[in-house]
Amino acid sequence: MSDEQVLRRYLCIHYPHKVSPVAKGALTAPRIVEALTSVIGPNVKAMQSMLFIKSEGRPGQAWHQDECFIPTRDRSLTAVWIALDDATVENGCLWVLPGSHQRGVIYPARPQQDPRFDCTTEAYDFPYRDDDAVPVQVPAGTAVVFNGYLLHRSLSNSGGRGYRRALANHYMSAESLLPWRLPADGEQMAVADYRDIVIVAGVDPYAYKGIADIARPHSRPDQEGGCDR
Ligand SMILES: O=C(O)CCC(=O)C(=O)O
Repeated sequence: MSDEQVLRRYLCIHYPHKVSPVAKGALTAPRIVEALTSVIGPNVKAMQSMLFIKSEGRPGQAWHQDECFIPTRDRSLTAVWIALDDATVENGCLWVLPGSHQRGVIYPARPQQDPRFDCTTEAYDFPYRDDDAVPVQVPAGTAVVFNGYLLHRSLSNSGGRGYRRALANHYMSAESLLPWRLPADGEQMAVADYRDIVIVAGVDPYAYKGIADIARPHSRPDQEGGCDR
């Protein structure tokens, strides 16, 4: 198959920074680090990257809060979502509920089967309406930085032929432990402090623990492949 055909098969590639020097470099691009240190603090670590491909017809993600999936202990989770193509309403840009992070609440999440969305669970029972949402339409090359408590979603790419690619990287303060998951024989097992991280700014107070190599880069084939965030 051609590269085009292969790319179209996948909605998202997880942990591209573990195999791609370009993706790893994007984690620590100076302007991104500058933004991160201004919102998180001097010591910042990254734990996840995702390359969304989302070609035409591919689904988006239902309302969610990233911190629901990646629980820091100090509410410092921050996403940097970099548009690799112009992101428009038509091709499935992000939508956000402005200010929804400020309450500091993680809303409940449940499975959903809405064909507009992939298998990500949906947050519900929150005090906002879909009409309160604003689209984040940005040109390629723009980085959108947002708090892990922000309710956001994206719709499917209903544009003509083409992709809506984006690189989404996740960061947090290096001071917080990260009680996250560890794939063990297909199961998800929480560890007290997930150490498969990249220090992107400042110092790592837990450097004495060393760095682990846990995450395996993999692709997410739409709904068929189950959801792993
Ligand atoms: O890029 C998308 O379509 C969704 C990204 C997203 O919601 C996320 O990375 O948390």
